[in-house]
Amino acid sequence: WKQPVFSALDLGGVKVNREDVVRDDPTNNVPDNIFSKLGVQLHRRDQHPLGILKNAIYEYFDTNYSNKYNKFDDLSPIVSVKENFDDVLVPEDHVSRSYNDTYYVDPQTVLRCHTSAHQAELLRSGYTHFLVTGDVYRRDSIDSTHYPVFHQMEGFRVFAPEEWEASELDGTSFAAADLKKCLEGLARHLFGSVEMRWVDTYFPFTNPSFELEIYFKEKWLEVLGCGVTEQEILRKNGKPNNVAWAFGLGLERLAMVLFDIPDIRLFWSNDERFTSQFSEGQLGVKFKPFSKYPPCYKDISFWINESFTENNLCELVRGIAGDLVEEVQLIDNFTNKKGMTSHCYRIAYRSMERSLTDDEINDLQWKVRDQVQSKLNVVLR
Ligand code: FA5
Ligand code: MG
Repeated sequence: WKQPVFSALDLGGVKVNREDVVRDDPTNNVPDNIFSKLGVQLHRRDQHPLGILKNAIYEYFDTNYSNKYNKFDDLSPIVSVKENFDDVLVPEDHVSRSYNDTYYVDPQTVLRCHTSAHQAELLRSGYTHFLVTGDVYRRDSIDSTHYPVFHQMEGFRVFAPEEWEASELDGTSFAAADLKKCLEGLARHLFGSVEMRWVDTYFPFTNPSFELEIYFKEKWLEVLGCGVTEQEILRKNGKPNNVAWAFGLGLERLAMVLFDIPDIRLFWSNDERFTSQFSEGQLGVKFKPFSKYPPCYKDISFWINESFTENNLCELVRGIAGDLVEEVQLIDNFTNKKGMTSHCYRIAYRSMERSLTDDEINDLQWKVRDQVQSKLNVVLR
């Protein structure tokens, strides 16, 4: 017995299979504040920094690759476990599959945690050059560059044997070189000059795999993952004799660099002082922060148990404080002689829009203390 709940929601044209969405499944771990983001589709607003960025990336691909790339930006974020994980070769025991990292609607259905969930299906449909933009969902930590709902753009390109055979290189090296050239060109198109570096990494679906980092606010910021597609994915989806590359861009991260946006929560702001600073097609603008309101720090210490995770804590805090929480940071961690482990977290509360009152913050912190005990079953110190 399943109760569909999407019927009352305005999904703004997103193609979701309403019948498949249940919220009363006992395994469902999607909280209301996440559920309410479904269908918002910030990336389809031409005046929003994410929409402006998406269009600028489209422009790069259209001009340099004569409109060859097929573009998708309204595929449903509700996908099967098979699409999100199996089809891109994520091992059975990979952490990303856990309920601690991913939002499950039911045991077979998740809120996609990356746009790579659409690779296999589009390949099978015969697409060889495509861009997929969409909202993605992850249980994650809380700070200025992490948010549980963010946006990615997937790029995918298939090469025919003639293309690398004409070069001196083998298929994999050819694709890797083309990929880096393409993404470096994109970075120049967006930023002009910017300090960046390639880092070797691992993804189950590509080999070799790379990340691109950009120097932003005195730190290296990871903006994308990419690599040469595993042959098995091509083989299983009708392209056994080809090679391909793929990338997944973090759109918020790129937009933060591009528009000088200091905090990822701002993307969700309806404050006119934010929204009015951006307009369609305008890439050059730098965000002028409205006066910065003071942060307030509150510490909380407790003895953890085996089931404690930082993602659970972050979700609990986000559930109470919403976008008033700026950062949750582990500041102390020790184990006593009896083997009990204590964590102390510092929670930074700050509104992007106004000054918070002491009463308001104390009220939030009391709720956090209360729920940390009752829901996470830890012992406050
Ligand atoms: C992936 O999601 C891969 N699917 C990318 C990929 C595609 C690799 C195709 C190879 C081939 P990763 O988990 O690193 O990789 O996320 C990609 C980007 O999303 C990151 O580089 C970062 O820019 C952004 N990102 C990740 N987590 C968050 C978050 N919580 N908030 C905001 N942006 C995030
Ligand atoms: Mg990464």
